Amino acid sequence: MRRIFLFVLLAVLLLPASVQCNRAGIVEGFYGRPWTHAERLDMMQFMHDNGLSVYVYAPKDDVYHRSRWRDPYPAEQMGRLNELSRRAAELGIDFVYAVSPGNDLAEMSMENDIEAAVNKLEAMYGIGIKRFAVFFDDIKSKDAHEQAAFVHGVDENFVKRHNDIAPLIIVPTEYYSACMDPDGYTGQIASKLDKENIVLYTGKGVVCQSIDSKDLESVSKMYDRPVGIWWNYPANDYMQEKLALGPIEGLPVRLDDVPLLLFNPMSAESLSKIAIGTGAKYVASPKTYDAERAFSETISERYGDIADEMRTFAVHSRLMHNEWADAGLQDAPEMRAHIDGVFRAAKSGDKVSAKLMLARVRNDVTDMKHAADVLWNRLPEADIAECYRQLNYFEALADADRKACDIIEYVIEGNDTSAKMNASSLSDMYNTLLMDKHAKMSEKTALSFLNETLYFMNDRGGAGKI
Ligand code: LTM
Repeated sequence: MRRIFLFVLLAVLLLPASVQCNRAGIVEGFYGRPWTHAERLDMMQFMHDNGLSVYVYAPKDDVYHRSRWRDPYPAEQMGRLNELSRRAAELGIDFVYAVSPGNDLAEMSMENDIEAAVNKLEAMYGIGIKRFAVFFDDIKSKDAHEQAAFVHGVDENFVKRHNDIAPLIIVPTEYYSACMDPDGYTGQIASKLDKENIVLYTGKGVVCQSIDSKDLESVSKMYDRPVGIWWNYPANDYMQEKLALGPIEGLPVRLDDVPLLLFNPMSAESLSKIAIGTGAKYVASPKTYDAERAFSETISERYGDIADEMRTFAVHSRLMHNEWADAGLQDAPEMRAHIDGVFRAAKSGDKVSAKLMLARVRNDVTDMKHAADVLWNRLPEADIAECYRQLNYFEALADADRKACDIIEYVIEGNDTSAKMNASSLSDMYNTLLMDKHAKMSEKTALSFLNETLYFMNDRGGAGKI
């Protein structure tokens, strides 16, 4: 029996590094207002409670992380990092400090830069941090030789001089597969980085719908090691007017070979916990993970007796879509189906079904309005502070959607005059919502319904009969 135990213990200890450090957590790696100290402590507790175990500290707008990466932190900030590192250790979380030197690396001298980085990281080691990262994302230079020389320098003069620092985590400059050039930068950096360095990538694009196992395999092949994932959901720094309140979706069903998985959140720390909470469920069981179920469960866990209202609000704010980004589940798919049902029935002249479906849309709108009322009164202050613009927008959206329902009803009943009388105010409401610079929600569902209603009227020569 003892022999078997020793054998198992030996086997576990000898597992390759990539399997041993198969961990998941978050990377505070977004642009914009970095989290406060209190928010970081709060997120760590949440991660601990939900089984996430890595916190990478890399706020783009912490000047000492990126623009002034060579400079030591002032004592006060160092004190806070010290507290974070101690709290993380108490909670069993790996606290990783990342430095992002790519913008001006080796402008003066590589030797001096390595020395500056080593001094800085030694200070972090001094406050108990045992894991480090070097990020070269979102920079102009693609000098693989220079970047690799820096990483080796930090490795030789810092990591290997201690016996308790884990291998460096690296984000290369080509960090999404659509831009990776195996004969150029990616091929060069891949061949120069030590095999034990963990490399992270974001998928086919920077913000994308999914990572399939084929893509993961092909990038791992390029790097000749299993690569880790930096997942840009619920990050919203590229479209701050929309909150990413949906679940994690689109990640591989097998995580066994992924050495590290990090979710990049929003500056809205409290509201990020919806996606991060679902991410924790995904990590716990990627094979059985169901995004919609996790979405509802996480909201129930977080919002208790106002969960239904919070779900009604959040479901309109899940899809992050612009010219280059596309991530997250569809906004309010049930309401979308009801809207489609109304227009389908109305266009085919089926008055009864059109009225039936319209009643469903009206219910959705009533739920929206009720949810806004309840959330204004009962949502915790921290959440209100993060979403008051969107909550205002949501209320206005519900009012406009109600008007759209009225207009459709007039059209169905052949009441041209009333339909026409309401059309111009609906058009104003739509334009105001469309042009809102501070909030965006449900672009393809509740917002689009307004435009679709106006088109529907025009299609019928302005409130003609169906
Ligand atoms: O994704 C990576 C590796 N880098 C940056 C992030 O810092 C940023 O938050 C996201 C989303 O805008 N995009 C990036 O390219």
